Amino acid sequence: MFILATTEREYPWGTLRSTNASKVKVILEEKGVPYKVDRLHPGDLWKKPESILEKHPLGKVPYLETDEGAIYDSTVINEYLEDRFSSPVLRPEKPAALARMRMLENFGDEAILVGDLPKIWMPMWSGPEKRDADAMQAGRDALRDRSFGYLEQQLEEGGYLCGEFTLADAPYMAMAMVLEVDGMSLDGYPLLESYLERLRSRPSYKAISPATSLDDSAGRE
Ligand SMILES: N[C@@H](CCC(=O)N[C@@H](CS)C(=O)NCC(=O)O)C(=O)O
Repeated sequence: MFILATTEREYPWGTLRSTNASKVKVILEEKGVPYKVDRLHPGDLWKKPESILEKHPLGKVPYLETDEGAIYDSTVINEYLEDRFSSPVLRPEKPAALARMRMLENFGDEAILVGDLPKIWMPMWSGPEKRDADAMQAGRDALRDRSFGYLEQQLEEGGYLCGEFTLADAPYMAMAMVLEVDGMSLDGYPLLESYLERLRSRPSYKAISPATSLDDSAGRE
């Protein structure tokens, strides 16, 4: 049984989860791989105890404990799962299509999960009275300016980023989760809005949904 190290906590306004670990969780779910969640204390991501550094040299989540050792970095883990569990196929074969899938996945990581989304998401881990509303709005503006137009161009009606659901969609599942909590407007981006709804309607989304309790999202047999 694989063990996914992550940070997740329940708050009155929903279950909050690590975005990068959510990327991995949805791929474990999509592939039907049995796993258990190991929830680390969020403070340990800053304290970086030896027990975490042994598994991830940067002391981050996610890392996945497997029968072949610990694997870290959400993109690397998802590619490992794809290599190891071939069904369903979540990656195109042809080199150019595969490169496009990886570029879109990388854009989701760099521009969104590491780039602008934390400006909205990190404050949510504290109570509303501690949040800087202007800084959060700056995060929403940056997200819209840098990413929404580009994604709108990449999408086609009714599909996923690469036609079928692939590894490229995993970071956008995490964005769908954050924006479900935040509720920011997607006016002017109809393809993106319907794409995020499509992601939220996949069964795998339940494992990262803000509406799912910790007890109901602790892994799968
Ligand atoms: N490239 C890494 C990024 C992982 C990452 O930054 N995770 C956050 C939680 S979502 C974290 O551990 N932050 C603590 C830190 O940056 O030290 C991945 O995709 O797994």
